[in-house]
Amino acid sequence: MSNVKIFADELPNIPWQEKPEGAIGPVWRHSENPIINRNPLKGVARIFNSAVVPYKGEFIGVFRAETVNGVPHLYLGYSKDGINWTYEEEKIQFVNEAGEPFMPRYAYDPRLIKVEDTYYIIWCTDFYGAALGLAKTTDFKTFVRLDNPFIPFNRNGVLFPRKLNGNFALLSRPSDSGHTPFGDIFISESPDLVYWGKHRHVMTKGHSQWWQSLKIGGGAAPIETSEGWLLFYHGVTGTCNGYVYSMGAAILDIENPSIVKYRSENFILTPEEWYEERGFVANVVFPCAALTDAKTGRIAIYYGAADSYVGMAFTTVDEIVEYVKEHHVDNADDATIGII
Ligand code: BMA
Repeated sequence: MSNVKIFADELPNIPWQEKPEGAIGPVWRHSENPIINRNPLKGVARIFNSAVVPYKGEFIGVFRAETVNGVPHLYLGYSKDGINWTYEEEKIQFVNEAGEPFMPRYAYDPRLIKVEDTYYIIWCTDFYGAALGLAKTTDFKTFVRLDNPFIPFNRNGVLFPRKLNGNFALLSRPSDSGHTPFGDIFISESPDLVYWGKHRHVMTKGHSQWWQSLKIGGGAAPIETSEGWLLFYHGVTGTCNGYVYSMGAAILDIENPSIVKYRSENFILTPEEWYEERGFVANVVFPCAALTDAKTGRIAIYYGAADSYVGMAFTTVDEIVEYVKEHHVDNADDATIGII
């Protein structure tokens, strides 16, 4: 039983390993990482930055798959244990709302989030430049592509797992169409997933915390807890050898998530293992999904590693919340409603 409550379903079969003796920090890696290796299926060279949800007692995922011609697309995968995966051989074929086929020119960094009885996929799509794509499914057989929520340029769209004051709520990170050397997290609301507004600033990049001083972006869907919305996100620093992506954690106000209650001044995971330091893009840990078990407070995080692999990391809600509160740092505007 955890002290901090997670307001979500129990998940007795959550992938899990206990914290190893001598582990540093509040998050520890799966001992068999990477859980998804290179060339995972025919025509796909690498799977990374991907999203998983529990489904019918097992697990289902939407995977960022770099096809062998170098273009990323989304593939569906199935797993009994959340660790070992089988994949559909073909990319996810969407239809538009009129039922006509739709295939994004490219699709990457999916998030997969259940709101009420529907699963939503949000990804980075081509809309005259990098923008957010949105689709829904109830059965993982028909995927209906919806209108793109925002004009370009934007990435890292993360839906909240329930409506707030009757509206869908979406975190995003306005960007450019390239490798974006800037960026903060914003929140927007919509009554119908068509019309979006009430835009608010949530979190600034961490000016004095160098690991997140260049840009930040939402990661896994926020987890509802008795202390606030627990958000795992990525923070980026620039070096003379390029960007380094680490994982951070923050707690947002339940009623008004544009207010940051606490955020950790320290990263909670940073590239240290070979599969994080070496790959198509070195030095990247990029969380896109987390599983939770409300009964035990266990959390299993899926993260992309070096744009080449999928890693899994663990924590508990008690451990991470305590860590974030203990290492809280104020950043400009974080504690405000985020409108000027
Ligand atoms: C970002 C996205 C991610 C990628 C990261 C590091 O801009 O494109 O998909 O993991 O760069 O290359």
